[in-house]
Amino acid sequence: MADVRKILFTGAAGGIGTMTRPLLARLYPGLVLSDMVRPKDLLPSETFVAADLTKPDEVAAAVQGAHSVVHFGGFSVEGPWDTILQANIIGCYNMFEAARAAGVKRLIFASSNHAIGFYPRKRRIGSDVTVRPDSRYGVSKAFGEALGAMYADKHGMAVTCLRIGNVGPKPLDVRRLSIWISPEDIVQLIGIGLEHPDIRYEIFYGASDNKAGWWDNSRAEALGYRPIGKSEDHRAHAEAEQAKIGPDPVGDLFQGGTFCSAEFTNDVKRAGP
Ligand code: 15L
Repeated sequence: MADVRKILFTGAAGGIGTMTRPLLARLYPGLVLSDMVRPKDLLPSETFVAADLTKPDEVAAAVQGAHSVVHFGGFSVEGPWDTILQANIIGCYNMFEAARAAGVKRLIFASSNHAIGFYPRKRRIGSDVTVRPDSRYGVSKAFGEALGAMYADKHGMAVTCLRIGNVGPKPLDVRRLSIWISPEDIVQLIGIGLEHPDIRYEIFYGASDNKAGWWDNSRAEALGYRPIGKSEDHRAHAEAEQAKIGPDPVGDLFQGGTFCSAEFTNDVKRAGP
């Protein structure tokens, strides 16, 4: 019999949502999409429910009857505090709380490399390091990871946080050679979050098989992650794009790049672990 369990995918109209929807639709027909605005080109197998994450009743209506949630909704870059507060702090809480109340079993949360952006590029880190956010946005992602841990431990929700690097067809510059992930590989990580029987609370790095990578993703690999994308295949493109960008004396030292240098008033010697 076909699996008819409802999966809700928030942020469906956003950048990652747009790149992954066609791939997810093949694996999970019947996906329920949500966002503030209806994505263009809805497939016959997809349904859409509009929801503003800051409105608990709209979030509750969207999540009603769901077995799993892929929560990619929210504000996806640095922004003013009130924007981050509404979309990524209040909105994320509303989603976890609505999911708990609706009896959701699994939640995959789109965290970000900006939760650990102040680690130096020369340091290789695992997913167990202390968060070092590089922005208000990064702080909101660390908050989402902490919420996930609380809902996993207190309520038994199987939560997977993906510390996503940068999703796209190719790495955009030299920094992205270390953090790039292909749409196919992020779909693979989402699938592990949706299906692996051992998941209680996990943090995976959202990165492809990048020779220049900074992250130890052995836990994701232990649960079956086999990335296909290799950023090295796109090195010439990334270096050509990098040549168009000037040096960033702060951002070039740290994993979070320009998110670290923006609004920076510290001495680089005192920043980062
Ligand atoms: C992110 O978290 C953002 O959502 C994305 O737009 C990129 O800025 C990415 O990080 C990055 O670090 O490249």
